[in-house]
Amino acid sequence: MRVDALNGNFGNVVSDLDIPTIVDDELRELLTCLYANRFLVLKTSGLSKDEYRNFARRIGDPIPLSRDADFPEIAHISNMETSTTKSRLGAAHWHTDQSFRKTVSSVTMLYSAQAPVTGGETKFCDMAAAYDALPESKKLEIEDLVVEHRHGISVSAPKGDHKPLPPAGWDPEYTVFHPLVRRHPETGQKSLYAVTGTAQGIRGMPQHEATALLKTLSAHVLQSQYTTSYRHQKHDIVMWDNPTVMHSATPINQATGQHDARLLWRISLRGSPPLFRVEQQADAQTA
Ligand SMILES: O=C(O)CCC(=O)C(=O)O
Ligand SMILES: [Fe+2]
Repeated sequence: MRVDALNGNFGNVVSDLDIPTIVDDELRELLTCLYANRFLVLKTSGLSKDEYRNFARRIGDPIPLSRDADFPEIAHISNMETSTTKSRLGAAHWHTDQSFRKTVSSVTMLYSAQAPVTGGETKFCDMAAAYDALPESKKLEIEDLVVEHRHGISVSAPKGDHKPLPPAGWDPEYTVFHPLVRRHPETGQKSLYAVTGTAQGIRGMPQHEATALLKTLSAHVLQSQYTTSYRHQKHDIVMWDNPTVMHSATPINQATGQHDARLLWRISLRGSPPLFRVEQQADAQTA
């Protein structure tokens, strides 16, 4: 497999890798690269939904996202046919996938079945680099804080963010709590987690103070040196590490033809990759 840095602040592009026949050692190398670089673009020569889902299942447990009886794990993100303004703008805000649920997501991947010639980029923010850059005093101050998450416009949403689109039938009052600073489940690296998107408050802190702190952190992580963007190309898989990355879609118009059509197959995973669990078990046995 060949790995090159992308233009931009972070992220790598991986080529010369055959996804349907990938072996465990290659997958382990790929995930190590993902955790170190936050997001990866995998160049493919075209995948079927089955091949794509099989690849995803080796990395974690796909979360059911769609009503498609054959592929409930694959959600379509599209500006074609039945798309509405709400659905096209629904992810055009800085967020962390699944941060409004108790069980957070490990990896999200988007396979590009159709890519527009221009536009349709996904933006990314490196929350681990942004955490590392905080002054020690700030790190100490926020170390044990717990953030209240609820679907809806976050109290720390930056200007220009669009309204999130909730899953069908979602209870708008449903609230969960996640630590503000999390250790990565595989690497142990500390990172800020989901400071905007669904963040609505901080446990035990007056609302005006919590809002101010979340806004400050959100402005900190979204500085240009921690953000980058990628324009999808047909047959790419873009995958990112949700614990250390926030992302945002960019607004896109309804497609008028092939040249501006965008169709992404989205899979979000929870749980840690089974092949890392095997390695950890082996380590434990020899310790
Ligand atoms: O469409 C995009 O660029 C990103 C989509 C997204 O954030 C999501 O589906 O969670
Ligand atoms: Fe997302």
